[in-house]
Amino acid sequence: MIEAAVVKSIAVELGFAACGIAKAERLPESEYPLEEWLARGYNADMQYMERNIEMRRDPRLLVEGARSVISLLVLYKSDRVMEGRGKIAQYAYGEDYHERLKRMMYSLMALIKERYPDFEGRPFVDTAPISDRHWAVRAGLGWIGRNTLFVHPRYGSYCFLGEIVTTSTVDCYDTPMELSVEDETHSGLIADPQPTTCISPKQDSSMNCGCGSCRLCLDACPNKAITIMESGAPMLDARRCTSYNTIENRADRLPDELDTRGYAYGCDICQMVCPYNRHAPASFHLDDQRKAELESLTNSDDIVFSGFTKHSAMSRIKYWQWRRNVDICK
Ligand code: B12
Ligand code: SF4
Ligand code: SF4
Repeated sequence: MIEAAVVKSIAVELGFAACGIAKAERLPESEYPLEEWLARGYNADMQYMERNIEMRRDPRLLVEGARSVISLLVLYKSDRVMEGRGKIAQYAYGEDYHERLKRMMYSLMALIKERYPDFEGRPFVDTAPISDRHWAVRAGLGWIGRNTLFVHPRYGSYCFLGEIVTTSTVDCYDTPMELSVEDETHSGLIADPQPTTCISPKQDSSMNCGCGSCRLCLDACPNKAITIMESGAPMLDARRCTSYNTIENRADRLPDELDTRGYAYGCDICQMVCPYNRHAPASFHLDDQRKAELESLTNSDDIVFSGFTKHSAMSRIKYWQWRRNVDICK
């Protein structure tokens, strides 16, 4: 058995913004309505989301003998942003987050093992069949907002999520955050309780969510890509979303009706309007040189583009996709 407090304090020393630990269990359909999302065709051409459905629900099928999920947050809000045509979403300004989180998680696992030699675990970030957001919720770190992203009450949604699935048990498990609707600052969890527009005295869905009556992200999306289900849960139709179209869509031509608002890689609009993000601290410094490099990509050739994006999240797309995206930027 490992001690939660020890793991969390090592995680924070290593630079993780937050760490929570949940029991490894199956996520029920009511909490993770993946089949409904797929049935509606909301996954567009992301066929990988149709595979390993049961594994996506149950981390014990991903890691044999899994008992616990250690959920970890790394922040990426930038102190300034690109403007105009050919914008790149903030999460891709710096080093590829897959590489960064994996490196940090391996360091964490090594330090846990020093203290608990029986400890075994596997780190995951983004690409494995496991829902990063739901485990962050289960580990008591925040909730899933109406923009469908994980929101931390202090750090907002500009955070990467990763998890270590381990066969070890933990002395004390976290549970989903209790969000009191009577207390506008959610039991004092919000350091700066300014996002008052966002908090209503009544929660309007059965979900454990800190969004209150706020709809800023839904209204701001230029493509109306997010729908609120009868249950109150948000669902994103990837076919309409700029992020999907500029990153995952492999078609020669993007939908004519897509309104990218100048984004050529990813999209931050439903995050920029979120009060929790406006008040979150910046953790990435976009210096003049990096900003100029990012901005000059609109005029780059194949060799420059591939070299620049090699260790960036942008390596997910090929040069021809980049050109296609820049060309349709409105
Ligand atoms: C597929 C995918 C995408 C797709 C689809 C996005 C989506 N919302 O599903 C596309 C390509 C569009 C995409 C875009 C982006 N993505 Co993405 N993506 C993923 C991936 C691989 C899987 C997500 C998934 O399972 N979707 C399935 C369906 C079922 O989810 P859904 O429609 O949103 O359904 C919701 C409801 O079911 C709701 N719900 C219903 N009932 C209930 C009940 C309860 C109690 C609760 C809690 C919830 C709930 O919960 C679901 C989640 O919101 C994850 C990594 C991972 N392995 O988890 C990253 C991930 C979600 N993406 C991430 C990021 C950063 C982005 C972008 C911000 C990048 C950008 N700037 O362009 C955008 C954001 C767009 C948006 N508003 O979501 C981060 C999000 C971090 C965070 N704070 O949440 C993740 C977690 C990667 C990571 N490890 O950091 N992404
Ligand atoms: S990422 Fe952009 S297009 Fe996608 S849901 Fe958010 S605002 Fe809409
Ligand atoms: S903008 Fe409002 S509704 Fe959307 S995620 Fe943020 S708090 Fe929730």
